[in-house]
Amino acid sequence: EKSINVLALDFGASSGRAIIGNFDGKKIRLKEIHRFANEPVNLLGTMYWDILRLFHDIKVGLVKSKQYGDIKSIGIDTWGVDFGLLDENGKLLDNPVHYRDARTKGMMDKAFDKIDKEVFYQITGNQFMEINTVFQLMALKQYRPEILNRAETMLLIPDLLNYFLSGKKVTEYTIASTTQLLDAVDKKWSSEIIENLNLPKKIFTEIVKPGVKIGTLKQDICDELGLNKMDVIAVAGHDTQSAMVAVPTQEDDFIFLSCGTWSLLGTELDKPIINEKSQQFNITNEGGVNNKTSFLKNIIGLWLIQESRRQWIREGKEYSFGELEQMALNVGDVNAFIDTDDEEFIPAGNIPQKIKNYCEHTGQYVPKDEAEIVRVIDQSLAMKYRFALEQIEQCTGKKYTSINMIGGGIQSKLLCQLTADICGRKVIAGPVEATVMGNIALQLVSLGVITDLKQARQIIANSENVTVYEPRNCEKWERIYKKVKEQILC
Ligand code: LFR
Repeated sequence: EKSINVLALDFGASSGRAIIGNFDGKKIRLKEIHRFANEPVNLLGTMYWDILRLFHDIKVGLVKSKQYGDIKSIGIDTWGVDFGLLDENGKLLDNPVHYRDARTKGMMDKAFDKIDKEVFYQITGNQFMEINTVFQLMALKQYRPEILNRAETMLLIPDLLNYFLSGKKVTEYTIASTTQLLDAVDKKWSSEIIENLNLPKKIFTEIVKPGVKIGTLKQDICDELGLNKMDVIAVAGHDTQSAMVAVPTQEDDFIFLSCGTWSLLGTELDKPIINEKSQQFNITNEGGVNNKTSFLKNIIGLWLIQESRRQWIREGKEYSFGELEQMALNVGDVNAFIDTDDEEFIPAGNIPQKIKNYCEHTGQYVPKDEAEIVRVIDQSLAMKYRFALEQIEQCTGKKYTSINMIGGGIQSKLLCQLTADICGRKVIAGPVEATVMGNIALQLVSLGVITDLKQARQIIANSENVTVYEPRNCEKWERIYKKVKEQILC
């Protein structure tokens, strides 16, 4: 059988990559051709994504892809919730703002004045988080109404990049489901939410399913870069959902834990669960591929380590992630835990100091150096995973025996082992490049060379090795978990 090449662009909150996927009918092989930093820029009191640089990096990836022969298509996935606004001429009105920007402070309560919180959750089935698109739009309305008034179109980041490449303005369903503006059941923009919050209805574009070919590379880009036309395919624009495609399981009921800047822990369902309990636990229903729903908790994730590392660099101490991991391994267990999702940890800043303060305020041992801080983060994340897992189980009424960990974070063996130990479940770790794998698999399904999601998962399972971590020291961790749950996580 002839082999086929597609190009995946995967943008995470701290880095991006361009990877060629080669499929020979049996296995998908990945070839990373371009890796780049994604560094937000603070300017005049606002935190922005450097969207032009990111688009430039797509171009660099496209140029580098030329030496690998014919590339059939390109697919883009990114983090959720953020967007760009276009004017009536299709020009970008402002530079897209980062979800960690402080402009959304207080917007949630403002929204609840206009829509009852219960009703809001009933409709969207989404976890309330200040970062959500809906609260960003409310902030824009308050602080920069002139921009919102001029806007003809809102495009979420993957859709915006697809538009830059193809000229087509559409919204892909999985990324739309991170906005908290969708009706979770009919999978359309919720006019009830939009009208009650007085947001401009016209900016929301047609919603397309993941896997749809939305166009081809624009002629001017082909000319500029010396490229042949290729298809632009809307994969699961939401990175988390592209990653879901790559969970190497054939089971219908499984727990996934996608580990990157964020940790997303949940399960896949045929339809959303929206009830009192899921609202109380603030569990989100996000749209997945094949009409599936991801029922999951957003957990702050490796952001805590990434941002701590940046702080230490600011202090003149530059450690690689590998070095930090080794230091935390050597130091052994530390008797201190944080609620990783405490609000104070969300914005950029001096995370190590915040962790120390947190431990002090809660009357715990205060971690004294880098090694102990990283250890506290890893242990606390694993505690949070267990907490979220139990909430998911309470809502689905199922008991899960293992956890499929995927994404870059699984390069930390310590985090994988602690997750197994503290959750008391077997951890199956892999693939590291789950998001890219899923992105590529969806392009291959769209091109008709892979039949469906189930076959895609099988092919990915055949293409990648997984590492299994058996739980250890369960009784000890059980004891500690009970205490942490009562005192820290409630
Ligand atoms: C992970 C992710 C999460 C989303 C967060 C913010 O990269 O996409 O799913 O909640 O980023 O957008």
